[in-house]
Amino acid sequence: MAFELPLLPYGYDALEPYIDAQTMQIHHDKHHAAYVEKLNKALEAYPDLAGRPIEDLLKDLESVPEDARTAVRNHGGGHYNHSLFWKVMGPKGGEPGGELGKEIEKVFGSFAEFKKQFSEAAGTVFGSGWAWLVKDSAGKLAIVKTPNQDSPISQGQVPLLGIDVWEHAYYLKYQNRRPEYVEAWWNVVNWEQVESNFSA
Ligand code: MN3
Repeated sequence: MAFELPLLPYGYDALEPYIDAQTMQIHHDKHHAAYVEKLNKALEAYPDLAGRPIEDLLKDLESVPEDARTAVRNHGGGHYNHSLFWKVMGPKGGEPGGELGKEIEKVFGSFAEFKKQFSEAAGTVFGSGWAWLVKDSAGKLAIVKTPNQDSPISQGQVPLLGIDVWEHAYYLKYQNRRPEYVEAWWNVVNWEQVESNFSA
């Protein structure tokens, strides 16, 4: 058993002009692929762990032997986070509806206010990391940030939506202008997937 790079659920150019095809290709085929490869390498000596879902390992990092734990946290986190990232994006964009739409209004006041707070979080991640909309352990919506490839799933939270703010996610098109990338990214959020993550 080994972890596998999932297929991108759309073409490299599907998120143009907001996210360029070259960035998508390198991000998926090189960066994500490297996380999978290094995760598999780290678990070569632990075939029983390599057969478990990555969610299980990240939810309980303490159960991973110490000599593989950092690799699972970093590369396993990278694999899990990116697998979610590809799915919560799509060419359609729009706004959240259904129960999630209502809950966002209830917790943040409005979708616009949620967007503002989430964008602020994404803009203020120091260095490489992620901003997330999660369901916290009490089931309440919250915006959180994680450094590196740490995943909210390791903190008892359920990640619903995440934005990768590592420079590799935007540098070719936006260079140092992370806020422009974040603003453009809202056009490619796949809210149907985020809603389904919320109701799961
Ligand atoms: Mn990335």
